[in-house]
Amino acid sequence: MKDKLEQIKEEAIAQIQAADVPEKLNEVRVKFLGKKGELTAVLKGMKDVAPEDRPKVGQLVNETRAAIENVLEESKTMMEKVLREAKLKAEVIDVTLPSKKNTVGHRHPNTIALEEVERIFVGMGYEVVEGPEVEYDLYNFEKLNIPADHPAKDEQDTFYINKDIVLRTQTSPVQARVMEQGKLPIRMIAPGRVFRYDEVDATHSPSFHQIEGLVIDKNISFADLKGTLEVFAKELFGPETKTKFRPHHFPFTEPSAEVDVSCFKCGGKGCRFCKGSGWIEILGCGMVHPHVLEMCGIDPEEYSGFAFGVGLERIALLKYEIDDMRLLYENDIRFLKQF
Ligand code: 2U9
Repeated sequence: MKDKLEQIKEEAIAQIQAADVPEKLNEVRVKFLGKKGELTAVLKGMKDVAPEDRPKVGQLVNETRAAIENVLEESKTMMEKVLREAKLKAEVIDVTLPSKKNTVGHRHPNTIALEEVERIFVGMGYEVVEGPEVEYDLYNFEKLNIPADHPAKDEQDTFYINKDIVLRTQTSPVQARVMEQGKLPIRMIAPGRVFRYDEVDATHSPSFHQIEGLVIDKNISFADLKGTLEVFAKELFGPETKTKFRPHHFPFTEPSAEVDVSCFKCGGKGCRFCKGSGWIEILGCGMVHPHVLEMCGIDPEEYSGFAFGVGLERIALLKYEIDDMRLLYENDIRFLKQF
């Protein structure tokens, strides 16, 4: 038995020394020490050994296993060292090569303007809500009190998917959907992309962005609307900014107004920027029409509210003094990296 074990050990060590890659070492381990290995076979044959010899034979088997494991471990360590050194030699890093330039991107002027507007309204307790760009006619027009014969509904002005579905022309349907959910009060802004059948020029694009706002609660008045938009204008264009509310008409609000801010370039004296008037138009607003409240499931006897809408591109163009809207869509890095 002793000779047999000695023979196994010598054979294992010979095969370990002949191995040139770690996989071969593993094969040797399985062949000699594995479940079906030669050493395990010896252990299984213990039943044929006289009981009084078994402890001695067991000890011999263990010593043989330990010896083989030792040599295996040493060879493995040595082999890994050699492989590591070869790899290090092969992967020499040339520290004199110029490094890859890591260019950091820029936020788009639209994004900067949007985040600024969101910051102001979130600071006043508003929620930011988004909705689908492909909308039902019902939400885009009907629930907003825009009748079938309104010019906005013309195929010349709106992109129709079919007779019931459009590319939204405003973000108001997001508010109509929130109103329908019936959780009151509401204090929200709805920013997003809108679509209109327009030719591209310096001030028009078939796809642009709006931010609309909506507040619905008990006892909301035009005074709340004025106060809110005054705060907004001062935050956005500076604390000296004055606001002017001019009567206007929108189907979804009554009364309605357009809002001008005093020119932040000349302070209202009149300059090239404000075309000599001292005022710049920035948004539209009004008290939500009682019929709109009703169609969206809110009782106009109990609740009232105000809404406003502002073009995001208009804000970006004004704030960064860009004179052509097309620059915002061309993705020219030389333009974008200025902001
Ligand atoms: C609901 C009820 C009323 C949203 C409003 C405006 C006035 C407005 C324009 C600004 C420039 C669109 O981007 S623009 O061309 N918007 O003047 N928008 S009030 O009124 C709403 C919205 C939702 C349920």
